[in-house]
Amino acid sequence: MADVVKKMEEAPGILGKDDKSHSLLKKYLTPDVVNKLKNTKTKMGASLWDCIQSGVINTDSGVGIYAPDAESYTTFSEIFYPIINDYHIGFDIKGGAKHPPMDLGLDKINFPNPDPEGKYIISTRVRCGRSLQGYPFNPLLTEQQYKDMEGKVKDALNGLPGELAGTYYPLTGMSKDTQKQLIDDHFLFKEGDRFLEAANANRFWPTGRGIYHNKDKTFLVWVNEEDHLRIISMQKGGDLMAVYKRLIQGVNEIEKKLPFSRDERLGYLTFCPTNLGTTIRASVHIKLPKISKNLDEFHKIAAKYNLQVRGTSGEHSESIGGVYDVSNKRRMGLTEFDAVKEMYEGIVELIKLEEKS
Ligand code: ADP
Ligand code: DAR
Repeated sequence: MADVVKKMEEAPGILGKDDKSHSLLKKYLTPDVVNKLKNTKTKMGASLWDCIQSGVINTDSGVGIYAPDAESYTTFSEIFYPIINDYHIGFDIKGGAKHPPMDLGLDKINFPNPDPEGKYIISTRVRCGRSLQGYPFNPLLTEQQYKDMEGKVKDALNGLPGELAGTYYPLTGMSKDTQKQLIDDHFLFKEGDRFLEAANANRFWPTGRGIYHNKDKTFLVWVNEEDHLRIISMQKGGDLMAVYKRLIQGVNEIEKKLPFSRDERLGYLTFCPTNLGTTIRASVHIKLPKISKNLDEFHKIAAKYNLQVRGTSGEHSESIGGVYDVSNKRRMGLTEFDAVKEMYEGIVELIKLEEKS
């Protein structure tokens, strides 16, 4: 424990010395916070080091912190709450804010295709994260727990109705060619993410990891990548209404069979604090050649609509062929419906700007 305490005590200096580091961990991990938390552990044994090691090892992290278990968010709130406040614009957990109850807004959905001629939007995707009650997050899971969770999820996904019906494919035994094709086609998560690796989230890989999808690969579930579950709906083109309605159906069906972990104040719980609350990322792969010519300007324009611009393969990736992953940034302090609506309205505005440019 002494060497772990030493690593925690050295962390603010390591981050402070790296002028290329702009992570939220660097911004809020002060020596005072380290001294307050360095000898504390959660009931399941998580330390502050378990939370911050990824961001200290990868000083180029954007956020730099993960929660090894649900309790970490409150046990180490001195570091988590300022980061949550900073990332989730307008949500003041330090001031006592509570995330609102789930509202998927099925009866309110009215998102006409913003690009009916298919001039800009290549594909649309909406995902949410879910954690199974009774299990910690990746760094504290045992190999047997990975196997048990995979079995429970596979059984729960078996027999999904209608267009949700599909098959679960464990990563164990999947051919490298199949895995590569699924990743290249943006259906499957990447392997060996260095941020997750440094967070001890890739242990026992590929045990307990896999992907479920229907015949058309428009409804998918990731098992035990970053979160216990990522429930995903996606398709070519800009028909957000169809994509979101399919996600709602999928969440409702799976929730009948699996108990999810939800916190009174934080909403649905996830491994990374950026995904808490609604856990919704609604995104388009989009080409906007005029307004994305100057990338810094493009980020600024998108930020006005609370949109996040990323490369073609999500975070820490480059844009290929001018295709950007543009999604809602806000996930806490608003409902699931609000988060999707905010993305939709932002995309409508970006397309208007592109047409006027
Ligand atoms: P995270 O939020 O943990 O970064 P995401 O939920 O964004 O992960 O999933 C990232 C993966 O989903 C990447 O492979 C990315 O290419 C793919 N993806 C995201 N949005 C779309 C989209 N609109 N169309 C196709 N693939 C997408
Ligand atoms: N890569 C880590 C996490 C950022 C948020 N994205 C997630 N959780 N997939 C970072 O701090 O950059």
